[in-house]
Amino acid sequence: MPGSPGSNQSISARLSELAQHLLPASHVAVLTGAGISQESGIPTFRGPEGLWRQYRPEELATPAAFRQNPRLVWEWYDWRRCLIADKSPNPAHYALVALEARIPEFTLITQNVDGLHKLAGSTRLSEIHGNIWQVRCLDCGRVGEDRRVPLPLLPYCPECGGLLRPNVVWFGEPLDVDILNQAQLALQQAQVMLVVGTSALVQPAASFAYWAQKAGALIAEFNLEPTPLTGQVDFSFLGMAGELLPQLVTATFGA
Ligand code: BJW
Ligand code: ZN
Repeated sequence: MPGSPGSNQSISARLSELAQHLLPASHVAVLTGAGISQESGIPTFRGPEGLWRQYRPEELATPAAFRQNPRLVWEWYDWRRCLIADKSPNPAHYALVALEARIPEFTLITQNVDGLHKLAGSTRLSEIHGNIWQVRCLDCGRVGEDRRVPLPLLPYCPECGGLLRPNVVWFGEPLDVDILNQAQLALQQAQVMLVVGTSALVQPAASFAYWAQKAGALIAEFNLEPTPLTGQVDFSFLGMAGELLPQLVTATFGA
């Protein structure tokens, strides 16, 4: 494959080649994961700093874990909220804002709950795993923003006194059907799809690139390391998203 890391072309030559596809594209979809916020100082899930105490995300991000020990799960979320609260978007987030401004039909699908894409200025945005700054009442279902850090543990609903949970999607829970349909449409229509900073291990997002590819999109991946997608994509760039994405914007639209 011409754009694969195994080819002898330099990164800038391969970025220029991708830019030739991106420039005329009217429909572009982007999927981001925790890796895009790593350069903002937010640990990824499956990286060395992703562990909290001795727990893996698969043990805490589940409805069963919350039912069994809501305080433990809230302590994890409170730790993450405190960590995210003073973090800012990085050049990779801003590069996607620049792409949105130039591409007529641009859709950014993020698995991240940190809110940094919104903070950077992205508007054509689907937060498919929810948002860590929102809470949802287990009794009345009310969803609200709550930016207190730290939170009182446990937090309760101001309307009905029910227990609140983070308004995020846990393992075993379905994604919001409207959000998923919107994402699916964008993936079907995309001429180019960029996949940035995700290990591509968690479904259904891990299948999005295949859905877009099947519908005819050219796929470009940006990651520090190979993933299950790497061998299947048209372009694979191994490196920091905060360096590569701004270079791609410049290669496509100029400085
Ligand atoms: C850099 C970088 C830099 C670092 N630059 N790169 C089919 C097959 C098998 C299993 C399933 C299946 N379908 C469903 C499942 C089960 C499950 C699943 O996928 N399990 C797998 C573990 C196998 N999926 C689900 O349960 C989903 N629900 C579902 O499918 O429902 C169906 C249903 C229908 C009807 C009724 C009921 C159910 C829901 C999944 C929800 C995932 N939730 C989480 C937590 C969200 C809230 C929170 O944040 O706390 O989402 S888990 C966690 O993983 C989080 C992330 O969004 C998600 C993905 O992680 P991500 O973003 O890829 O991060 P990392 O850390 O894994 O990777 C970072 C990458 O960045 C690395 O590759 C680095 O190299 C790279 N990187 N620095 C570029 N500077
Ligand atoms: Zn309530």
